[in-house]
Order: sequence, then C-alpha cells, then structure tokens
Amino acid sequence: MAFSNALVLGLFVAINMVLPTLATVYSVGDTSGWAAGADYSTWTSDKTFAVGDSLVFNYGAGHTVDEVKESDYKSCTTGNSLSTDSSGKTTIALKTAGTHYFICSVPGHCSGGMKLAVTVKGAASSTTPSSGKGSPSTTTGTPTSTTTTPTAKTDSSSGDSLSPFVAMLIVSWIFYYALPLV
Ligand SMILES: [Cu+2]
Repeated sequence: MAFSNALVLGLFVAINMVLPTLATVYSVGDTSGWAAGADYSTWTSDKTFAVGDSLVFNYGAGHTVDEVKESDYKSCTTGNSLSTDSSGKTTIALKTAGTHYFICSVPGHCSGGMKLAVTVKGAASSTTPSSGKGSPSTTTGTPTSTTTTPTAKTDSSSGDSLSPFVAMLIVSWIFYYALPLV
C-alpha cells in the first residue's frame, strides 16, 4: 500500500516536471558527442535554447566539461571554471537566460575545438506581452499616449505569436520530409 502510494506520487512528480516546461534535452554534438575536431558553433547554429532545457555531453576518458566565463571561453583559459566534470556524461541544466560557455580543460582541447557557447532565451518572452497588454489599460485616461501604444503593442505581439507558429511549421515540415527517409 505504502509502496503503491509512493509510486503514484513519484509518477505524479515526474509528469509535473516534464509536462509544463516541455523542456528539450540536447545531446551536444549529436553523434559526434563532446570530442576534439567537432565544430560546435555549427551544431548550435540551427538550435534555439530556452530556460529549462538541458545539455548532455557524452565523451570518453581524457576530457572534461567546464563551464567558464566568456573571457576564458575566448582565450581557452582554464583554472577559473565555474563548474567542472569528467564523468563521461555531463548533464547541464540551463537555468538562466544569457550565454553559457563550456570548454574542455585538457590542454590543447579547447583550442582544438572543444568549446561550446550556448545562448539561452529567457522566460522574458512570456513577460513582454503581459507588460505590453498592461500599458493600454493605464493609458486610457490620457488620449495623447494612446496613439503611440498601438504601434509598440503590435510589434511585440506579432513577434511573440508568430515565432511559435513558424517553429511548429518548421517542425512539422521536418517530420513530413524526414520520417519517410528513416
Ligand atoms: Cu577534451
């Protein structure tokens, strides 16, 4: 009885962790993994990362995954790492918006290509439309400012509502063309 209750609770928690965010887990480098000679700027170029997504680095012995600051990423400087792991499989949860930088701290590997910069979109995209909707209600008393708000409102709302639609189109297009090939 106690076991089944725990099981149901565990399932409930698991479902709640997965469902609301629709987080994406990215396998860094796909089949290449985290290795020397890969080009991670190409790998990131067609991807959009959001808060809640995670990166999984798969690599053999003799590599590390270090999160570093931008300056250390650019210069391949080790020793100031924000975090480091050499377990062979490193999962990084992208918890904050902005650009996150990862390098391999083994000498020569970062300059050899084992460096990854990931730009994470914030939850800011969901707060911008709500602040845009809030401004017209406050400006109803002043007629002069109402003329300027519609332009700003249509700009932000069209940009925010269009991108998920376009993303859905692209995803369905990929599935439509890629699935028959597999
Ligand atoms: Cu390495």
